[in-house]
Amino acid sequence: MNFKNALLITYPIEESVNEALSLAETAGYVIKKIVKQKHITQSKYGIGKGKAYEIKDLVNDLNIDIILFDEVLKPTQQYNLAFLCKRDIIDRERLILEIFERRASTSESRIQIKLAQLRYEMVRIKEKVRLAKMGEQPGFFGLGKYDADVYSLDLKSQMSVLKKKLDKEEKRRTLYRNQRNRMGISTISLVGYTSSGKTTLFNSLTGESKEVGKEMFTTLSTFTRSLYKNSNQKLLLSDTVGFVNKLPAYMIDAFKSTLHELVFSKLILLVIDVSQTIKNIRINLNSCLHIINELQVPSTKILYLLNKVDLTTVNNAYEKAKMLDLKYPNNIVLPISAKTGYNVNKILDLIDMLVYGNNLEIQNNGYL
Ligand SMILES: Nc1nc2c(ncn2[C@@H]2O[C@H](COP(=O)(O)OP(=O)(O)OP(=O)(O)O)[C@@H](O)[C@H]2O)c(=O)[nH]1
Ligand SMILES: [Mg+2]
Repeated sequence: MNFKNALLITYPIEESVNEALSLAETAGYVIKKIVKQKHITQSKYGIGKGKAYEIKDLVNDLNIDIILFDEVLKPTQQYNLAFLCKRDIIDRERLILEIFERRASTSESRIQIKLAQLRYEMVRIKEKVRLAKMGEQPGFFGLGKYDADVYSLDLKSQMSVLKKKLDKEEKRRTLYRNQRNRMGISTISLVGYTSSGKTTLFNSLTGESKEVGKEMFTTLSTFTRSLYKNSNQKLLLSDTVGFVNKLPAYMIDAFKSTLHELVFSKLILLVIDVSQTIKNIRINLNSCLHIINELQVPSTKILYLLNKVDLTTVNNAYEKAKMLDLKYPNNIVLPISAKTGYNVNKILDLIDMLVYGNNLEIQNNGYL
């Protein structure tokens, strides 16, 4: 555990504050002070100059060890703010990387995280070299120009070793997949925002007892099991890593080998936490769809599951689905509760229909 006293800089929006607090807590920081700012992507310090100087005083007065910045900062901004406040700055990307590092339990996820960390460094080293070349910040973070170049080469060689290891994993996966294909076994995958309830549903559909939790990113490795089903055909269900807003492209890239499985899934069960505000759902859903789109998975493969309906009402869930214009496939969305088991059996019927084309009576009200 870190147990470092932190000051958090985030947006003055309830959802942003809550999510940032959740991330900070999951990473093990104790938030002593929250500074809310409308604009945190400004040029020199991320925040305005006046605010930056205020924070400089705050961190001394409140014995703050570290500053958490709920945005992705450019290296120069990070450097400027760190230099002014004499504290290390953890931006949103680094915070997520820290959480992933703590949670990675399989060798593959550890390699993926390491690769993402090196990429984070790599992106920054270029800027550091640039700063050093301009002579603006000699020895920036203890790295002179020469050191930075060597460092950069070193990062590249470490990355290529890790990529080779991941390639091996990918080959192993492809082998398994081909085997399954030959045996006529299809896979469906659970995806969704972190903490939407994927693993709770996975456990309920497979009889597993995988770890679920309030914290973000409880699941980091894809896990596959046979699905309990009514019909005889064997079907596998995969639980996957949760998505989060502003996940950098290189991180998705690092997880590509595990997420790649989605491309070969017959059906994607997209789990939405329908108990959240419509604004929040919209933002989170867009992040999920963006990533699914990056992986070139056709949106027609998605079945939307409105989870945690026990915390709201079925009507409210349908209303939200209409506002979000969720249509695929065949206008079906299903309110469920992975926790109480509400409508979980219906998921199995829908899977039968959507994967095997077995008929199912659909009420003609636009939604099932
Ligand atoms: N009330 C209610 N809570 C739920 C439901 N489904 C899941 N939860 C809770 O939501 C939290 C997150 O559940 P998980 O199953 O770990 O969510 P996840 O999507 O696998 O999360 P990550 O692995 O972290 O991405 C846990 O505290 C669950 O108990 C539900 O239908 N109703
Ligand atoms: Mg999970």
